[in-house]
Amino acid sequence: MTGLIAFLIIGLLAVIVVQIGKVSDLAAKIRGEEEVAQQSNDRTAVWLVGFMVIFLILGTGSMYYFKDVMLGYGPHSSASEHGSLIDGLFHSTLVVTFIVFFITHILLFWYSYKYRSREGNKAQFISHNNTIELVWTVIPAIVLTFLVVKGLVAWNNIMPDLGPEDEYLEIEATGYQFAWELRHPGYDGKLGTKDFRLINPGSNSLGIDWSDDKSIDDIIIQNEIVLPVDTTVRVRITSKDVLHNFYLPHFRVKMDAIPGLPTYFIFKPTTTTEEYRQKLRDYPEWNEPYDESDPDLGPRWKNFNYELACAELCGKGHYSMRRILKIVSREEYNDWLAGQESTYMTTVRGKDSDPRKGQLLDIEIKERAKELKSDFQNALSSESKDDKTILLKHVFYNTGSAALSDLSKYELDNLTGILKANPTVKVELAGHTDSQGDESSNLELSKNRAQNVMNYVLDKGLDASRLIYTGYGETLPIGDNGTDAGREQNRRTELRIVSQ
Ligand SMILES: [Cu+2]
Repeated sequence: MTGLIAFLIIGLLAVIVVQIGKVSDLAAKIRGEEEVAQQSNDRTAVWLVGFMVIFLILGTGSMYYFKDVMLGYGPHSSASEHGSLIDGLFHSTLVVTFIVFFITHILLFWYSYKYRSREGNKAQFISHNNTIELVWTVIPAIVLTFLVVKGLVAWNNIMPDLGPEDEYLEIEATGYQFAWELRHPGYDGKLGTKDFRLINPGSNSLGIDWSDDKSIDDIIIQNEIVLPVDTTVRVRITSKDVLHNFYLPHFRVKMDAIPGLPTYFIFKPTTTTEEYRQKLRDYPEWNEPYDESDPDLGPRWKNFNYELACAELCGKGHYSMRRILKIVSREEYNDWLAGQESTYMTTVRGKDSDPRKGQLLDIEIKERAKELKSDFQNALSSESKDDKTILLKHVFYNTGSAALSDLSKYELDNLTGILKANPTVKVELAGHTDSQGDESSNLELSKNRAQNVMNYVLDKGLDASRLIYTGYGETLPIGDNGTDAGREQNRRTELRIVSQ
């Protein structure tokens, strides 16, 4: 409807212009051509000046009206350390171009008024003027030098070479149609290396080298990116297919993601998401409801989030490359990190592709020590006799033999430590088998296994009066001997607290 009305208005205006033309022609015939031409020139000249005044007022007014939605103005001051430098650069460019724009437009329209065609006026012809040449070469040169130098300073701020001695956290973004694969470095703040020969579309799409120690705690981020405030962040940027662009508008950083040519930038967030929201809160437009149909969501400022956008038109799914970035305090960041599971531990550990298969990792040893300690404490504090038995989950033997496997030593060392810390506790070490094979040889095997466990602990300097061992053979199953899983449960070593 609006379109139709606009169309009709334009049509009517065209008719009016044609009619005025016809009237002028008629008037010219009555009054004489020259007088009419003079009047038309005068009128056009006045209209031009009027247009200039309205145009400049509206232009300046709209700049003022929209200033709070522009980056660098109103609530949108930069959220990164170097950002104010970029904002200053944009601001000075805007001031310079605004002054030039104003002056040239006034001159342009004023001259077309002043020098409109009149009887007896003649154009002046200048072939060359050194002063004018000098003025319009030197002034732009000085202004441009100033802008370029300021720009270089900003560039060096986001592209420094960080050495190993610098404190920073590194994340990696690999763009593809149409999403980002984002890698977070975990506790060490450093990313593991990659090798294109390790790329496997199903299990290792980035070609991460799992044998690199730095890879163990790396996290492939599925949801939002979380980064700590006041920490230097280096972003490695690359692409798998076409050109993408890693753009964090609120931090004034933006860099192309180029297939085969890794790029990077550095930034230091200075404002947390929550602090930015509080800034927005002072502006009425941010206090409007976020979603009219869902008042529970609250005002717009409460729903504000920093975002990562692809700033390259990379295809029709381009829009879906948006991701949320959260800047939080150090404490919140540590909490978040503690809740994350490393990609290596969840998807690679123990699989055929695991280069550390058969080795124990420091974090696993620590984890097991913690688990055994808490099991032991629970057994100690429990009133019930049934709860005094703990399963030693990580004690293993060579197949069919009573000899302890190498990996058992971690669990047994942990156990020795716990027993030394609780000198009044006396324990029984119990061996159990499944029901396969001969009953009497099973009993023998379980007895020998329990004895080997006891001997290991005694070797570590524990008092022999605190320990006994028993072999129970297949007599006390906890699982179904008819299944593989049940038999595995039955082959076990237990610790029972006899007195405390
Ligand atoms: Cu893209």
